[in-house]
Amino acid sequence: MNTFHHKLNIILIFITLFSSSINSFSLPHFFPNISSIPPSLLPNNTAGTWDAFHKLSGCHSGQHVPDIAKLKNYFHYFGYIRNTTSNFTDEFDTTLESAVKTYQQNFNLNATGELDESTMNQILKPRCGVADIVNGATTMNSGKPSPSSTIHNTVAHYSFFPNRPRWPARRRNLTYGFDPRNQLSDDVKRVFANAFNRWSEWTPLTFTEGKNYFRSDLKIGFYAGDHGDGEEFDGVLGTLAHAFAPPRGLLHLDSDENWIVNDLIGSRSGSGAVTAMDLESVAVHEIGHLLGLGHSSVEDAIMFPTISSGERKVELDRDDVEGIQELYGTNPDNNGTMGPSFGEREMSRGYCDSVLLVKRMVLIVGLMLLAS
Ligand SMILES: *[C@@H]1O[C@H](CO)[C@@H](O)[C@H](O)[C@H]1NC(C)=O
Ligand SMILES: *[C@@H]1O[C@H](CO)[C@@H](O)[C@H](O)[C@H]1NC(C)=O
Ligand SMILES: *[C@@H]1O[C@H](CO)[C@@H](O)[C@H](O)[C@H]1NC(C)=O
Ligand SMILES: *[C@@H]1O[C@H](CO)[C@@H](O)[C@H](O)[C@H]1NC(C)=O
Ligand SMILES: *[C@@H]1O[C@H](CO)[C@@H](O)[C@H](O)[C@H]1NC(C)=O
Ligand SMILES: *[C@@H]1O[C@H](CO)[C@@H](O)[C@H](O)[C@H]1NC(C)=O
Ligand SMILES: CC(=O)N[C@H]1CO[C@H](CO)[C@@H](O)[C@@H]1O
Ligand SMILES: [Zn+2]
Ligand SMILES: [Zn+2]
Repeated sequence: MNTFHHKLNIILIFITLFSSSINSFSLPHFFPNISSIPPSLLPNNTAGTWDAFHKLSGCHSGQHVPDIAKLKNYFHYFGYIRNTTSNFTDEFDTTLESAVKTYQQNFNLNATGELDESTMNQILKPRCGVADIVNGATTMNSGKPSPSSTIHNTVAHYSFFPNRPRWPARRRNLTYGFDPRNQLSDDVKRVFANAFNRWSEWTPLTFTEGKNYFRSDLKIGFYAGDHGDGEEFDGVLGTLAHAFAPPRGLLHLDSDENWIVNDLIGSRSGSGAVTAMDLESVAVHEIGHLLGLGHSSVEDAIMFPTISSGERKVELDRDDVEGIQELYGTNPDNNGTMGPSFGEREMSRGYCDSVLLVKRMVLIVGLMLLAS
């Protein structure tokens, strides 16, 4: 009797796992550049997951407007509104107003609490699915003491997850693997190798592709919709990817996006007409989360939560480097001092990636133990 139930349970678990993986499984699509995306995949009116929010532009406290509840869900998802037992209402209440204010602070906007145009533009941008405020602990600007009332004077903007999880000192050489079901090409894998290099360059960490996906420290996969970790993807645009804090090591990307793999133009100007997300830009950001970084309010930082369609942003900013080195220390092999000319250095660095690939031997010195 008992063993029968036991077996039944196991079978049920299998069925659940199997069916959920079928549902969430669709092969991701990759394109060499924006012009190679077929028109049938381009939304006709820049439609995206959060398109319904457009009509909320100009709304402010006290109003009752359809779809406000959806916006509250958005703010809840990214950590700005605490859990409630009941469903959200369509009333623009003080809870929403204070969420909007906090959001505006985090994104360097005027903290008016109103859904003005610049706030709306920011909200509608595709972004990382990791919350800006994790477990109610405020990170980004809103959690930082500012010396004056203007947020621009704060010094450091990078953040960590609550309790600062990081990879322990005995795990500095990390392996990564790709979900075999995605059948990724070498071109796509190379994008991730480059993205990892951008972090190993500044830290004592090394990253190598492991032979076995299941045994790798860092597991990378493309999934659609609900894929079993409670964090659904939402189709084209909206959330693009998410990753978990150490030591979970999961990096998931939305396979419904049009991913651009090797467009080397390196333009920072986003094109609003097409939806094309630069894979390496998103990968570099998510790896930051895998290593323990939270979101940053510095717009040039890799760890800034949003990125525009067509935008390529792959170089670590000084803010990212300061954040990651606070967790792991510096790369003993890297002479690179972060002088005032950091920005210029970065410009030329991008072209040396293949050279850096070879330069991977890192001597570990155990003096970065921050003993926190
Ligand atoms: C885009 O990629 C296609 C296919 O590889 C190629 O034929 C085309 O020249 C590329 N266009 C640009 C602008 O690089
Ligand atoms: C929020 O509520 C959902 C369901 O109501 C629950 O699964 C989740 O754990 C809650 N999250 C927090 C942070 O309390
Ligand atoms: C919340 O909304 C869902 C679907 O709209 C509904 O099924 C559910 O009963 C609602 N829950 C509460 C507590 O109102
Ligand atoms: C913030 O408000 C000031 C003064 O009202 C205005 O000049 C500025 O453009 C506003 N900034 C944004 C991002 O809306
Ligand atoms: C990582 O690899 C380097 C070079 O292969 C080695 O010297 C070092 O001891 C390793 N570090 C750890 C923590 O295993
Ligand atoms: C560091 O830089 C100095 C001068 O630029 C150079 O002589 C030295 O070899 C470098 N050391 C390493 C480990 O790269
Ligand atoms: C993404 C999408 O819905 N694209 C559609 C845009 O409109 C053309 C013609 O009406 C359709 O063929 C596309 O499928
Ligand atoms: Zn993120
Ligand atoms: Zn996931």
